[in-house]
Amino acid sequence: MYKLDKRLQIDDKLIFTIDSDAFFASAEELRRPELKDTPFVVGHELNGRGIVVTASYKAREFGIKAGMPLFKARKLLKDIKLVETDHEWYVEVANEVFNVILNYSDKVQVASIDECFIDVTHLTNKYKPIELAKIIQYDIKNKVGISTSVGISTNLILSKVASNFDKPNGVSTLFKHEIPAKLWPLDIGEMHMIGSKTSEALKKFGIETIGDLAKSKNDFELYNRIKQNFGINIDKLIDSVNGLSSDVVRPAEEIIKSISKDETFEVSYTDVESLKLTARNLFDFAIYRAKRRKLVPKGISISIKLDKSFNRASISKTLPYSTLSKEVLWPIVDDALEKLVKKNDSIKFCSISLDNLSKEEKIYQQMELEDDFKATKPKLQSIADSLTLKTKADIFIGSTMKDNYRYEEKEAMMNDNVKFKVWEK
Ligand code: DCP
Ligand code: CA
Repeated sequence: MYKLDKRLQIDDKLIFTIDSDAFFASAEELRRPELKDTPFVVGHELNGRGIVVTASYKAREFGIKAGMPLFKARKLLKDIKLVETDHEWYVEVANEVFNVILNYSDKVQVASIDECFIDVTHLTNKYKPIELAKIIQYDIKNKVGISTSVGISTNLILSKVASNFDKPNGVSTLFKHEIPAKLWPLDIGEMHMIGSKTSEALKKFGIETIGDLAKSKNDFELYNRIKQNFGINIDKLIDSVNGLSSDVVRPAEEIIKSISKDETFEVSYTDVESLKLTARNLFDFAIYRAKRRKLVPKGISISIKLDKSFNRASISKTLPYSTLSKEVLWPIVDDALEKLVKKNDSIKFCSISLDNLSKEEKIYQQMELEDDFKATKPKLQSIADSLTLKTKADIFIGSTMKDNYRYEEKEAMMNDNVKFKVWEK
């Protein structure tokens, strides 16, 4: 449907910016319905001084705006109601909004507490862009109670600009073919990323509208003068007002702090040696999950539960470096189980948790900074672990090549002190 629109290119994406209307004020109205239809501001006041953080749309009708001192707001509306800010509540409401949005796409890039970019290209064969935006907008209103404005385009910046066209509760498009009519006539200060100082400075060069900036590229002399003044960033701006900018929505990386695997046994364990073997299986499973996500732990916890008491006993260890090495971690698990399991205990549950996880790339980059691998064994082990993840090969560290004679050599990196080998599995 979307692709049938002749004015779009075949590889054009469909990007929405979704921005909540008067967000802090709307969030307050959710839990204090009596505020609805009243002009009020959210802000702080201390010792007679105060500032408006946001104004409800009813208060905006009186000219009251974010950033305004309270005394000024009171001049515009004598009895304006002030609600103190409560960030925890706003984060809670924001998360609810983002959770609704995540039902439509995995590609959601959170830009601020009340604003995100969403790539919905995969839904273009089912819905028309405006229809889809209204469905999402209604869904948020229905499930969370917050009204939003949606900007529609093929890239992030244009969709962001469009989201401001018809606030509150608006849905607006700014496709490339609409740029000359909808974007170029606007004052240069209205452009996303152009603050009041830059817009004033640009006006000194005769650039009054966004269109003037877009066309400046064709005026060689003017272009050179503004480039000298504003540097290379001006190229990005000129490109974006001509419709050229990134269409890649980058979701924030999920932050996983720990990965665990546990098991409740059908038959309880009474001897620690058999429990150690089972714990290794749990450990392997957890390691497999960590590897899949390219995460490396810097801590490990081992927990057990006894048949009788159901009490959980656990031991947590922080490691001196991040590692996936069984050589390093197994002895810790064994040792912990020996300490946890007392004589005559019968164990009905065991859990292994890999804690304090970090991304393998980060560790690898850090290791690359070490001079010529002249590192200590733990650090080398950590390098070996990250190479294991990168090359999918088993890596052993030995002081001589003979140490690992059973394996076929694939690649070797050496320096004066150590021989560092990558072996094929
Ligand atoms: N905010 C803030 N400090 C700022 C700007 C904003 O604390 N300098 C807070 C208050 C806003 C929220 O962030 O409610 C979202 O900012 P917006 O700029 O999106 O403003 P609003 O959502 O209030 O209004 P609009 O309907 O114009 O988006
Ligand atoms: Ca907003």
